[in-house]
Amino acid sequence: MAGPFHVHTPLLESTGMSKRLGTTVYMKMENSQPSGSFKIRGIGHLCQKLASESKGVVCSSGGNAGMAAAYVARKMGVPATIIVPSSTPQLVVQRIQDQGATVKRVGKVWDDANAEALRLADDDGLTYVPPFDHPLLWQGHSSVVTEVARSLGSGVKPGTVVVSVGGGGLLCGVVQGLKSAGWSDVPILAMETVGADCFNAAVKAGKRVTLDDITSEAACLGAKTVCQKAFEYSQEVNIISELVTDQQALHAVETFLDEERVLVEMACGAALAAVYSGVITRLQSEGRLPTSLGPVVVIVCGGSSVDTKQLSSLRTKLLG
Ligand code: PLV
Repeated sequence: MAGPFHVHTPLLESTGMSKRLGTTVYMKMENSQPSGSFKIRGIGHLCQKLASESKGVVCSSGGNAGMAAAYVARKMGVPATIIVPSSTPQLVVQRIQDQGATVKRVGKVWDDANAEALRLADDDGLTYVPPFDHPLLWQGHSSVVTEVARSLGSGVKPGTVVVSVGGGGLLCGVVQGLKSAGWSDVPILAMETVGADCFNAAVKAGKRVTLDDITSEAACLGAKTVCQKAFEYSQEVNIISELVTDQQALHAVETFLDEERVLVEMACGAALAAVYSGVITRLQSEGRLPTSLGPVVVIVCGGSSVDTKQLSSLRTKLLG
């Protein structure tokens, strides 16, 4: 199969979230992608361009980029090796293996796994699939905004778009998608958890910084350094960088499950917490977002690192 590999996902109105914010909130349901997250948009696009003649792909990942690469490689008939850090739960390792890929665990955090992926690509002549730092990924991810524009119809413009940020690939795709939709002035709310906050740290420092460690349970947001392009965009367009705690991200995951009947992982909980933990309401009261806000679009990025067992162990760990 030559792709495209992603599907056009639904844009659903959330009654519960709209009630909280007093404006319409739309959820872009990337959890319903075949690999469980938005990552397949960019990775599918990159593999179509770079891996059709490949003897194999190697991808470093916190989990979801690996899921996407494994799925796409299987569809293309190309072998896949996915390198994950020890923080990636076994349940997602199993899911990647179920896609037919080989999984290796290397190091404590994604940056360690990435060093090994680069080495393997070099030594074994494999096609390197990065999880967030590549123009083809951003181009692929930008289709999420194109779809939102189509679903909203002409004359309707988002008041803000809410995204989670790990290494910044989704953020770059959303910036590019907004530009091509003629929506460059729409503010983006970039959400991270405390302890996986490389974008926020860069925005605060006015330059890219490398975190000492990743201490958040949202392991899929756990890149130590944000990609250069995301940092550049933070200085060019209106991106508001905000943090929530792991407890708030978990609360968001649980509220979303209760109200929308959909289970997503902590990385996605960070974006949902913008609504459920009152971040948007606070930004409105601070004058950083308009009081009379147009429709809010939350990118429900999804994620496969979660099941009921994982959820209850997170509960024990974070809430005691
Ligand atoms: N996860 C990457 C990077 O991890 C991965 O390897 O899967 N939401 C979900 C569910 C994600 O999995 C990720 C990234 C993000 C949001 C953030 O996307 P990014 O990295 O493009 O900012 C280290």
